[in-house]
Amino acid sequence: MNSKTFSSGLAMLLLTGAVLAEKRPNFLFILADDQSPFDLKVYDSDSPLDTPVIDSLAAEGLVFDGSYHMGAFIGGVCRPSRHMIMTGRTVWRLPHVRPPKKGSPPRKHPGTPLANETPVTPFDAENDSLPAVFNKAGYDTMRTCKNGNSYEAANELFTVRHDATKRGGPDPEGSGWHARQVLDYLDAREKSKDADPFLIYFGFSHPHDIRDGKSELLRKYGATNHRDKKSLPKLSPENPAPDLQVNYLPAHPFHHGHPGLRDEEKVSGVWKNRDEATIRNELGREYACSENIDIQIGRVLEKLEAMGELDNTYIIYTADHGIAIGRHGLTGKQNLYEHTWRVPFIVKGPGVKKGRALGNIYLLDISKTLFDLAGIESPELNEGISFKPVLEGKKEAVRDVLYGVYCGGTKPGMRCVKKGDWKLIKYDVLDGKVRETQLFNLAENPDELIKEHHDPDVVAFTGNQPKPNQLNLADDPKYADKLAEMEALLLSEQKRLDDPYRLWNQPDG
Ligand SMILES: [Ca+2]
Repeated sequence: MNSKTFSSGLAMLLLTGAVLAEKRPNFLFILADDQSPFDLKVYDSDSPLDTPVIDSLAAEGLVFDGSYHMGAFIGGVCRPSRHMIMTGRTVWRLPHVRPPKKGSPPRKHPGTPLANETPVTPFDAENDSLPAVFNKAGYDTMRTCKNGNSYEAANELFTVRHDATKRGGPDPEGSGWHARQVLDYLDAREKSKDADPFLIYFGFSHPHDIRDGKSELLRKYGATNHRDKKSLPKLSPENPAPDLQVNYLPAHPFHHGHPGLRDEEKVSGVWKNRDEATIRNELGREYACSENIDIQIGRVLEKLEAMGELDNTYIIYTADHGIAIGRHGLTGKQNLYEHTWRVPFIVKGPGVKKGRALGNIYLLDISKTLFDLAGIESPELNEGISFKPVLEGKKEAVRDVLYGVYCGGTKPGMRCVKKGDWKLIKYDVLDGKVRETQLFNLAENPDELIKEHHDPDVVAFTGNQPKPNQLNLADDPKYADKLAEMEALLLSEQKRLDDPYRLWNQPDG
């Protein structure tokens, strides 16, 4: 061995030693199913929902005030949302999604191409998905989540997988079951002295309906698992159910455009009812399920702490999308108001600054960011933007403009765009019968109140007297320039993101 070979060999040895000494971080990715950020005290200090574990994650980590899912082209909003999480692809470039040709038959599922159709995404998305990339990098990957409405080909790639839909109250039938899978996995790692870094995808089946809560938590939130379609739930005078939200309405002022939509008409305990008792009871059920999720996360964090892994683990808490449950007279997840388009997003981990940041992130940025934090190269076709600079406090936001879509019902559906304090929502549904435009200044009107919220009967329900300027500003001539600017911004986002549709007042794409 000459001296040059010896010294480069020594350098190599030292380098390997340095890499080994610097333990790679773990990831615990927690995903609630259907949760509005405004359910949580972190986002609405008036919320009666107790989530001490999430609150402490927020206190020790970074809370995002601008985190969104990009949208959906089917009623099952979960499905494209979860495809975006797995692949980092934007909504119209998900695997097997392409603009439908005029006259083509309706697509049953986005994961199923029509006859003779090639996917827009020109690669096997699952081979570049979150678990695939972490597997290749030498991580151990584990997943528990609900079944269905997800990206099955990617889900299969987790080396350990325990999926089942668990929407009951008692632990073996509900969120406790998902926590059990993670705890058993951690136990097994401990026994086998497994020292590889891990990615755990800790998904819940709640607070998605049916929101069957634990009896003690239902009692706490004044709710019952109401099942009788012929009666309304009885509110308990001793344990009052949660108050109606400030943006509750007994009805949305125009049709949302998806006739027969399950989440607006068929959810057990709610159906088509929008009365006070139904909505407050359902909110109580939502909160009972959400507090139980918090308890279950606490069990897993305790275990990580006992194993000495907590400080080397990034914990990401979010939901696949928000949910209305009475806000704006809607109950589902198929709208683009902030309560439903936005998601809760909290991150705690090594080097993550404490506090709040805007972020302006989509769920589709998660995979790119986790690769970045792990020092893994991201697949070329991942369209996400790493928000690691936001986590480190070096940047406030990763983008200026946000786009949202819902077109799972009649086409072209709903679109929205947000920039700074301004947000535009457009509805073009029911074959042109509904063509509506909403323009909100979210700094002055964060709850997106409209003229119906000013109705004295509604004020009597909500206890919230809106300020005179808390309105849809689209028809106010004072804001004509702002409206035109936002309309142009929406169209440019539609073009940039391959949105196959155009609205009534847009030039034909
Ligand atoms: Ca969902």
